[in-house]
Amino acid sequence: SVSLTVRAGSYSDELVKTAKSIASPGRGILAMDESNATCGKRLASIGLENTEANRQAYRTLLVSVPSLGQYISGAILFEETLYQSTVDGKKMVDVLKEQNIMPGIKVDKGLVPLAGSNDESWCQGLDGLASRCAAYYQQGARFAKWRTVVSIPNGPSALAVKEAAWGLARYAAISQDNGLVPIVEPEILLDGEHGIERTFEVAQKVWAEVFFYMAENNVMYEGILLKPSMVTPGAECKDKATPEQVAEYTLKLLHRRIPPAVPGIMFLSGGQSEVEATLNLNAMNQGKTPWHVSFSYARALQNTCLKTWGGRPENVKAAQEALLIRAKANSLAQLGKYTGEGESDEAKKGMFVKGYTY
Ligand code: 5MM
Repeated sequence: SVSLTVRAGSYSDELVKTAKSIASPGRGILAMDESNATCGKRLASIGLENTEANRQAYRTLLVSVPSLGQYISGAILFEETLYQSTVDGKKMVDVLKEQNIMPGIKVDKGLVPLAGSNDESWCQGLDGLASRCAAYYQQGARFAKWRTVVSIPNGPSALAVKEAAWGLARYAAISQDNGLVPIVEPEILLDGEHGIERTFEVAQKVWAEVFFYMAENNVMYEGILLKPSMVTPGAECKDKATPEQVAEYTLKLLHRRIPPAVPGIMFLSGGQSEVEATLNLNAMNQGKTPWHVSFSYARALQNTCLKTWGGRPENVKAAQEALLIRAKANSLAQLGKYTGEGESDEAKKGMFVKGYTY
């Protein structure tokens, strides 16, 4: 029989199983891996200080939403949360596992200026990555996430695209060697006045290189997940795109660039409003695709929830209900059955911030 895998790592079968279970019908990923600096910005927006106790209170609220596992198959954590307990002393990881939600871990070390480029960035984190991945596996993580960015107004330069692709490929190979399914996330930022065609062109270039280097690094495609940006016009473009147009361009990109061996495409929201991100996902799921097409949203799942909580214990239940509403809406969108009816004004607010850095 033909071997499923292109590399004989001891984790091969497990990686395939993990990726499949995350990419299961009607479910997607809750990205809650804000680094301390980003989490601080979120907490500041509701008037809270960026303390470990406040981060713990917020993450406790998120992981303990009743029935969350019905719609969420994986939760990406920041390192602090992977080792943290809830406010009532249970390991966050165990609370997730009880709901059949797989714990994941952000392993990149963030963005820094890329010397020699047009004011672009590169993503750090390869040094010591193998031993960190091994420790995270021991701690219960089963998948990893590495987010790098590509800017259209700043180029993107050939150097920046190559660096982003190479970094993602090395990270993916190292994660697989250590039993973690890598989520491959080259975010193409929304900034710019360009139209949807330009985003499409850049995305084709980026994904071609990502897969070229992943092949060179013997990454096993059956054991990865992708986290792309949807193909949309730049945030400052005067022409807006409908969900049907976003779906048409994005699916065209995926069909051209993503092998069917990849089990799941888990989109990021990138500053879209909660409703917009759900409508776009729904439009992409109106027909059959070779991959599971789903979500891995942070802002587009958490925004109303965070605002509803406002740091007040008496609002925890309502905030949890708000998260469940978004998770359910996106679950329906994964199945192509979301109607967009009855959404709140808060959920329709865009979250794009020009020149946004986490
Ligand atoms: C949750 O934010 C993630 C990590 O950000 P920082 O380390 O930079 O603080 C981020 O990678 C996120 O998972 C993705 O961008 C998707 O989030 P959105 O809000 O775009 O759906």
